[in-house]
Amino acid sequence: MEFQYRDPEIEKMPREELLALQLQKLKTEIEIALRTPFYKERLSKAGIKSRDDIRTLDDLNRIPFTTKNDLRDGFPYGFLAIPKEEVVRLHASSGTTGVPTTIYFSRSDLKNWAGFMARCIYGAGCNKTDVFQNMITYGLFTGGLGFHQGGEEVGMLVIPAGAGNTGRQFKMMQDYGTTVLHATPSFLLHLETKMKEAGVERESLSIKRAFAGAEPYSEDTRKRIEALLKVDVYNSYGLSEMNGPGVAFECQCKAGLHIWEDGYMAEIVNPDTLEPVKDGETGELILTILCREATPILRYRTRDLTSFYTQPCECGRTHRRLRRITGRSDDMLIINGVNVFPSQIEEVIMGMKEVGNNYLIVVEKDGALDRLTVKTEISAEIFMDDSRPLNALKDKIKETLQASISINPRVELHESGSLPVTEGKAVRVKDTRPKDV
Ligand code: DLL
Repeated sequence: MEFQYRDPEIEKMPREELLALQLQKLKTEIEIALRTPFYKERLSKAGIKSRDDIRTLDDLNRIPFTTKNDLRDGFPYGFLAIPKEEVVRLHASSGTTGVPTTIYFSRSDLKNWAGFMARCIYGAGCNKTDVFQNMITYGLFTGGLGFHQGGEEVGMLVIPAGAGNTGRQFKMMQDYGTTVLHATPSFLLHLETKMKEAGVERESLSIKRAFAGAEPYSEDTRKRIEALLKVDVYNSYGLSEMNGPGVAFECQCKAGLHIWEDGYMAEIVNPDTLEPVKDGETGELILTILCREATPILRYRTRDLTSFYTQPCECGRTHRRLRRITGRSDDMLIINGVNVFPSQIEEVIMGMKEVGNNYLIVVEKDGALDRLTVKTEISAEIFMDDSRPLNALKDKIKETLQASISINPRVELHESGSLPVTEGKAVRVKDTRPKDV
């Protein structure tokens, strides 16, 4: 395979040089962080008063972790390191508590972010001849503008389509000859479900590639999208606190996500003890941004669960690869005492070809016990009025799930396209159990 690199000297930099570059950038980021009220106090308590207090990369361990709550407590300007008049944009994510996590960008921060995004997009095989339909939410969410700027930086023709409205999306694909898509994996599946309904022939479209991210999905889901839409799907990972998309991305080998280590320092720790896990083991990803002057964030607890590949990638990039994120340390469900991650359920059902493109996990109280119901759509090829294959499918899902998660779930089958679809990230779990106070 011919690989293409946007910044070959950095992407293939020998590891020793890359680590030396990280150390220089970390020192600078510490200097920046010391200008914020929050880190001035935090870092001084840890004995770090200037960039010179960081001598080796191991000194990272002396820096306390930063959590989402810290960012909320610092709202609105506690993490700002430059004068407000130097800030040119903000992005924010609203959480359940209502206090948004707000990230500010200087002009050079935006340029750096676009550079990382362009590196991802170009590395997945795109170039200036592509027409890129960006079918994700614009606005405060980073997915829209992040990919938009990256696409422009590569020189693609970018269509700021935004999320939703499948009919209009198909029309744009046909009118402008779209070759590359970006959406959440759940929206890509929804698009396929709606394609037949809209009477759109795949042959009338020129799409070749799709970027899918912003929410967890399994390898089976990737394969399903690739088979149904006949596109190459690339996984893309990021979070608002670290700019947004562009943190880690799959190259053409599609075997793990390269994390751009000249922009981000990555550690993986045990989420309970916060001690580093052994190389290759799963744990919580901790990120430190090395490329931002407006909002420095050090050792951020992402809550995302992943592990490093220990072998180098065939593409020749030296930046380490993360495994597909399987979920978050805080999305684990405890059902009658048994721990279950939604991703385990997705893995089982999306591997079955009789299952359709959408599903919902419902957890409720049934007397003193918890009850798990898995609602899945059936594939458009199966008829709802023929009960024999339906009952057989139900039993098959039940048995396979039970073998995988040790819980006997109720299974409900629904017609293709009938379960609710959200415009942003998919809501896969509805847990109606009363919360312990
Ligand atoms: O979702 C940024 C983004 C936009 C990434 C577009 C990729 C594409 P937040 O809204 O702050 O930012 O949500 C970040 O989403 O901590 C993960 O839990 C989850 N997430 C993002 N990408 C993936 C992925 C954007 N590829 C949170 N696989 C993260 C699994 C993902 N989870």
